[in-house]
Amino acid sequence: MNAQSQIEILRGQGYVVVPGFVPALQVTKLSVAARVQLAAYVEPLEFEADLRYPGAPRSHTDAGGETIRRLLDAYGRDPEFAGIATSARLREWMETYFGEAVLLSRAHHNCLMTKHPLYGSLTGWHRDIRFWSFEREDLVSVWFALGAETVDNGALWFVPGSHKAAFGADRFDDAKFFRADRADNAAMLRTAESPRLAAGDAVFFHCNTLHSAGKNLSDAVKFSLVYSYHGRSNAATAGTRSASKAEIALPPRQ
Ligand SMILES: O=C(O)CCC(=O)C(=O)O
Repeated sequence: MNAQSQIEILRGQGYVVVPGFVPALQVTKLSVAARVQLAAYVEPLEFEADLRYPGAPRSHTDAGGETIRRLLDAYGRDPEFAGIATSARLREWMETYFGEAVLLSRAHHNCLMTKHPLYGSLTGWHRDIRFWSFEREDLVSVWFALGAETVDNGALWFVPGSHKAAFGADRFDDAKFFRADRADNAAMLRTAESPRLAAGDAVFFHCNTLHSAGKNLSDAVKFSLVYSYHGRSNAATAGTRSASKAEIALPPRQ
């Protein structure tokens, strides 16, 4: 399936899985870099205790509180991570989607996401746009699986078509999570799907697509790389977190 067909699926259902997007050798290099980065414990890091998600340790001193959840600024950490974020294939994909030159945000996602056994907590239903601020709600993230991702090790779940829904503020809680306790929301959530991913697969998803992820019930750490992009004409709002870091312009197609 070509990029145009993949983009049509993204536009229709709010996400699309592209099997084998990352070549095997590159996956190996990224996996090695990911393990080196995790072992090196280099800031900026986000810990399970920082999240306040259901089931996460409540403080840094609680058991598992200093389990790493995100190694932030993936782009700046390792040339392999920068390379995949700005690769020609990814740039072309994003340019085809946005129809213009594309910027990589360093303020949103831009992380190596780890989910650990035992303390890797679940993420409730949400739209990524909840804490982002741009002229238009039109950004796309790409999630690269560096190993298998299944329901058992905390894979993503998506609600097909949810990126097109207009929800009132009452459908979300104070932390802007989609309220699973409401009957109307619960009916939507019953349609959710969790695509199985293999190492090297990519999932592209819209910033308004409802998604969540489970706990890691396996005995191995799950590693994923996540980046977010927007078209040049869709500027981050000055003074917000979205505008807090210089973005990376992906060189336009020659
Ligand atoms: O791996 C997870 O728990 C999901 C993370 C997520 O949905 C997010 O960071 O927006």
